Amino acid sequence: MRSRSTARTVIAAFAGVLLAASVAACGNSDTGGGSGDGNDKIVLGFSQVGAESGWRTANTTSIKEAAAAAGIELKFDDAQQKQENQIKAIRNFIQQKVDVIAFSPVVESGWDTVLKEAKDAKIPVILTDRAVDSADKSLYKTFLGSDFVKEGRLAGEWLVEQKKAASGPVNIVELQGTTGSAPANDRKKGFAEAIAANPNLKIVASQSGDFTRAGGKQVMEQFLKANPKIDVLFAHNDDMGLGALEAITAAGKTPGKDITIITVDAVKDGMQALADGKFNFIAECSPLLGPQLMDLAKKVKAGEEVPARIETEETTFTQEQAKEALPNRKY
Ligand code: GZL
Repeated sequence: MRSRSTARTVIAAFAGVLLAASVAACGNSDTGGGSGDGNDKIVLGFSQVGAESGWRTANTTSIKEAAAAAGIELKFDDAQQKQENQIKAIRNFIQQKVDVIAFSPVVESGWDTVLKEAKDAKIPVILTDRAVDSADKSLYKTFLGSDFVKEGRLAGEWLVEQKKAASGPVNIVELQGTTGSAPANDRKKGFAEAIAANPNLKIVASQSGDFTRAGGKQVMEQFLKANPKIDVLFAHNDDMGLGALEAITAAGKTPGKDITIITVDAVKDGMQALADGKFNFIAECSPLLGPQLMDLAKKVKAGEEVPARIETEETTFTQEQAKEALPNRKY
């Protein structure tokens, strides 16, 4: 008798285990998601330019923090300032069938082919920070970023005002950003248009420092050797201006006094140099694009209409304004 009742107990226990296991399996498949893993998170593939400047670091932080806050799965790639790496990353995102692709194009040209591949794969693309020169605007849903021509123009207008009483020639040297990039092309354009108002203002040398401190220092050393009289430096970002400071002081000149220095970005180190009197004026370029990017990613994933162009809000700083703003600076 004992063996028969024991057998019944074992069979009942085994059946109970089987039943529990099948309910659990059904439970999983009922939580939605084609893969059965219930994961409905938006997957965003982002190709970043690199890590060339304080601005870029702040921009990357803003994007990563905003993705986490928005519950968006971020696939992040650092292209080390090479277009071929960005194209490779975008193709990987297409293969991985991400929901949305976003990127900051290191240069303006050469994107149509890969953007057509994304369009054919029905993956929406968002441009952030920098623009592309594609004639086909259907290749991306929107461009979120600054007006770089305006930044250059504000820098030039400030200098025209500062030098309006100057009688003789005012020699300007210009540290351009990455060759072929939208911020370099546009800041140069805006600045040149603005200073045309004063014929005394002349750009005597202009060369790329690639948006890096090392590049700014190296090119400024060349400028100082080749140009006995430099009155103004216009650097397309703070980092090149900070690199140039080393060259200027090594040449026995006082930055902010012997040479007026105007930059763009307004990252913390640049604002500190401005507050310390080493820089004279900064046109702000905000890197804090993360929250807006995540909002746009959700909208384009949902098939909602978004504006073709979203311009980031920003301002300018004098030395006094930098002293006031520094304590609350986010980046
Ligand atoms: C501007 C951004 C530029 C910054 C530089 O939006 O693309 O690239 O001005 C950065 O500091 O390297």
